Amino acid sequence: MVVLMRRHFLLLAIAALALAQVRPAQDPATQTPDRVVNIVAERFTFNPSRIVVKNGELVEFVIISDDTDHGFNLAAAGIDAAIPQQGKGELRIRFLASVNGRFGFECSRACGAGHNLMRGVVVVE
Ligand SMILES: [Cu+2]
Repeated sequence: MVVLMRRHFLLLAIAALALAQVRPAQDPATQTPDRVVNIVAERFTFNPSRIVVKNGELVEFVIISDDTDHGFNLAAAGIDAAIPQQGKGELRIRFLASVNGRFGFECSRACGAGHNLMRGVVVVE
């Protein structure tokens, strides 16, 4: 009986420890972002092309095109979405920065001769 109680207590302690390390459930889709970053895509650049965010920050990218269709591919976050051509709307993406590092992004829609040069980086620090 004593052995069973000890084992039970140990399991409770492990569960409490595990819960203490889990952050409260938050849905990035409904949460107010900590910061909004406006980005303009045009042949063949993103402006800004270097975006610095703080670890733990929920950032919303609002991306518009100044000319044709472009794409926004941030592979590290599993993001690949279309940026509509000028005047046809905007792309809104939320990015929860949880790992420090440099994460490249690039245009993912063929937009002309300099398409392969259309790149940028998100720096999480
Ligand atoms: Cu492109």
